[in-house]
Amino acid sequence: MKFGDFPEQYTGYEQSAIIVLPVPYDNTSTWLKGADRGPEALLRASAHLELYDIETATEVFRRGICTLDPVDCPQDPEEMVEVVRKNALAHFQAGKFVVGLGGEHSVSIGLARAAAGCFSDLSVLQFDAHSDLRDSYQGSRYNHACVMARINELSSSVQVGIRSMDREEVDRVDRDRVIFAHDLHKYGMNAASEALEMLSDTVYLTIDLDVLDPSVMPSTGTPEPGGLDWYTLTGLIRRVVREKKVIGMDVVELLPREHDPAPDFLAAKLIYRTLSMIYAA
Ligand SMILES: [Mn+2]
Repeated sequence: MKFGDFPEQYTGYEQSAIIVLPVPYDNTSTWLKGADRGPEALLRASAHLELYDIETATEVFRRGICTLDPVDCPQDPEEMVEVVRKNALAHFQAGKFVVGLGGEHSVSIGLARAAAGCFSDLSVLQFDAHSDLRDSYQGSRYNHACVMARINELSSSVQVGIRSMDREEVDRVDRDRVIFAHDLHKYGMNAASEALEMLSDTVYLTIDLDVLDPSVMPSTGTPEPGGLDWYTLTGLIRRVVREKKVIGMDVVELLPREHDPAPDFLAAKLIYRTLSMIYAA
């Protein structure tokens, strides 16, 4: 299965600027299970994307978008992270823009490590309901609740949309680098300006779909009320891509629900819109 339904000539590895890497992994999630089915559902829905993007007046598929075979993930989270890192590193080194499809959020550790291995001065922009700053959770430092603790070991980060934390995480969060959901609700996108300035020039984007409100994104393992809407999320991404060089991204924690394909399509469209904005910038 491949991302989007466009002519063969735009899907080969050599000629593609963009590669899509499915990482169907779900092992450490703690509430609802099934994120390993996310990539397939997203790819299936992506066949129905319109290929013209209205806001940028572009057809980003013409840059070439190659969908790779899914990563064969070991069950152990630390081993999985290393397999993903090695896999993704080769594509960053080949000069590709990498789009990782989760899978639970821990897959992002491997993707971000690969990006940091290829780009010095990398920072990571995280969209998420959860700060994911626990040093360890349920016996693993590679649990999905520890993603940003691991990523902060190799690069700086900015966190957007946060609205759920444990007491332990309060001491670990850098308040200059976090944009809470309640502040976005109260002050609009202006609430984001100062924190986004903390990003370095080269940015990796990790989008946990639970950053969105469950009213538009119910298909996720840990739904949290009070999330962002479509235009707030894409507006923040647009602001970043105008000023920074985004070199890769992932969209994680899609937990497809039978009989409700709309969120799967949202996830696919979020990727296509983001790519459209990046390549139009
Ligand atoms: Mn989350």
